[in-house]
Amino acid sequence: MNEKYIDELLEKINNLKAQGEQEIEELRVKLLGKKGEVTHLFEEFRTVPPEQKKLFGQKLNVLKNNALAKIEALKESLADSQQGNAASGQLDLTMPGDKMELGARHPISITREEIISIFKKFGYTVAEGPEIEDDWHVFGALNFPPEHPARDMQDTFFIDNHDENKILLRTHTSSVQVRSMERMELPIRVICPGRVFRNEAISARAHCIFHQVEGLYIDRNVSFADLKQAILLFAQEMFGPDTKIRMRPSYFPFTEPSAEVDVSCNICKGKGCNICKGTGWLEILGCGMVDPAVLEASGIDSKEYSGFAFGMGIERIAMLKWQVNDLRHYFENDVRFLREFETVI
Ligand code: 2NL
Repeated sequence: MNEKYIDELLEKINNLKAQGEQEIEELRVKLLGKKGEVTHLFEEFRTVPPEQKKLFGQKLNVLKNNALAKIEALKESLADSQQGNAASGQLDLTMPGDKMELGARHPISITREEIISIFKKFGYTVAEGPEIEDDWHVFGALNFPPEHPARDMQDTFFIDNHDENKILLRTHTSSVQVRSMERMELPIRVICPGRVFRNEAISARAHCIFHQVEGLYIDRNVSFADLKQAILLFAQEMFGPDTKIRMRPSYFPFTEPSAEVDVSCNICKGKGCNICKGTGWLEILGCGMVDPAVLEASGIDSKEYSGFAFGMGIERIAMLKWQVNDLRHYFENDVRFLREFETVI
């Protein structure tokens, strides 16, 4: 009895292939029949010296079980392929399948999800709302004076401009936050991602459809320091732990005071390059303390509660993250652009 011979036979059995019923039967006889190779080994086993019986006994059992299992497997796959042929004519089920083309996630989706997941960690929940809105939720409740230019046909797409309460495409997702203030119990911590529309000529830096994420936090004793810390933590999660922020005074009708926020350019590490136009800083968002008139418009007592809000363009954040130099790439769906994000999870 030879150990190597048994091992080789085992390997041969495991690799066996057979086409038809007859071939399988021939294989069975050759291995397990009265004069088969495996049967013969079992006969030889009687002459094995007692001290080797354990080793060879085990090996022969493995061999026999494998041979039986292999014959069964061959019979089963034959039956399967016959069934397939009967059901579908001359289908060859052993043919390789069609290649599945995998797409890539769009950079706007990747960026939106990243922003949302950061604020979720801070305890914010996501709120969504309609893209077709009324004048009150887009302008009125947000302290836009009647003569504000955003209310003009030049800046906003109107669907119905005749009624008291006009119907239009939202120009920011603040409308969703107004709806949250109207409905939700205090304190409120929401993040509102969504598509917004502005009547603008399309260029490398502007588009009539784009995406925003706005955030709102309202509670007792919310201060500008809370706003600054929230924005700093967000910027460091998004752009790296060494990121610095700076705030510049600004103006929005719905916040007072208001600020624009820049992050340190992590391409040149603040030294100045063509991405940050030599300044070392990149603008990422606008923010401020919610104007008391805005709180009151949604039925929140501004003597008891205060809050902060911020808004950012997803296209802009994604441009900074991947150095996209033209906004139009996002909307053209040129696969050469989209494929660049195949490896980004
Ligand atoms: C920007 C600036 C901003 C807000 C959005 C907001 C919403 C409510 C109340 C007060 Cl309900 N404010 N949103 C505040 C400051 C800035 O966006 O540059 N966005 C792209």
